[in-house]
Amino acid sequence: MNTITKLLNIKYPIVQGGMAWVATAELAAAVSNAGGLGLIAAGNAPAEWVREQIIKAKSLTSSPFGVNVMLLSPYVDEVMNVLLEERVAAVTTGAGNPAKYIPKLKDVGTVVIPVIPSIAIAQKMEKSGADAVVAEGTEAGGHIGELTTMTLVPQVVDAVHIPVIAAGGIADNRGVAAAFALGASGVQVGTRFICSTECTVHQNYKNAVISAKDRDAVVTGRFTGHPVRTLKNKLVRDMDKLEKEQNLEEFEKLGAGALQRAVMDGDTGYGSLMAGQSAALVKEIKPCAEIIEELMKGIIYE
Ligand code: TUI
Repeated sequence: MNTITKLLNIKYPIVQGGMAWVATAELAAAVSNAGGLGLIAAGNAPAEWVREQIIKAKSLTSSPFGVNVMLLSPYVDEVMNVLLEERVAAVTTGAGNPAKYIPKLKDVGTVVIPVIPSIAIAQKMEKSGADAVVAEGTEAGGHIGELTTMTLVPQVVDAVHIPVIAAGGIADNRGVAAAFALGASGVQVGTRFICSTECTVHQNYKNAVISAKDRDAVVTGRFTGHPVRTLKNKLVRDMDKLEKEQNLEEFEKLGAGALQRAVMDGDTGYGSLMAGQSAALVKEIKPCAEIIEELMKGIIYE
């Protein structure tokens, strides 16, 4: 037991990453059944889809699970209302400041854990009443900050009094050991769980992660203010060209619906294969329970 397992009432201090389109009720329930904290990613989905997923997850597990809220979603207010009604165990947030939602979530007993990319935002979240933070390094997949996990985590640990969960680049027990050495009380793992048996993404997406080499998880869209890490493909090549031309309109057109194309249709050419640098460490598809066993092998934590 440590601060994170106690806070979340889970067996292992492992939180699943909130991956839009990827993290459905099936994955969330599998991670929670294996002793971690599984999460349904709300992404840009309408609130009623999120409610259906919560109901499905409740039917698949009796262990605590949560929902990840992407704060740039047009449905964020409605999604938050559903979460208050369904009383999920935990909420993680990404891509913005969840401060205005924290008091109501805490009132219904939901544990709130914002994902943050910098010290200032971590401190702001602590002041706003967050129960813990996920300090996510630039090695992570999807929308990312600038700082590396190695430098961000110990600085956040020193800057706040709430528990810190490390994220970005962690896909095996060496990464977990490193996170604890940096002072983290838990880890958030995303990319590794894409290649789980229970994850419902298209097989082509899983194969792309398995095939990824060290330099394949690249960043596009720095010029938009929302840099995103994905696996290199034709989409990335075309986006880089538009970025050089500073063509924001065409860039956004190309990106619209691209994550859905990768996850649902298995389009590895023009789909957005969001994944972290740890993709290169992922070698095989396994059940979530075995992934968690592998992550925790030899890990001693207080
Ligand atoms: O949010 C993520 N990862 C994501 S979100 C996403 S969907 C998306 N797609 C394209 C563009 C934008 C979003 C895919 N992957 N990780 C957590 C994260 N949060 N990374 C960075 C942040 C963040 C940024 C600013 C958190 C707080 C924040 O605060 C700003 C403020 O106003 O204080």
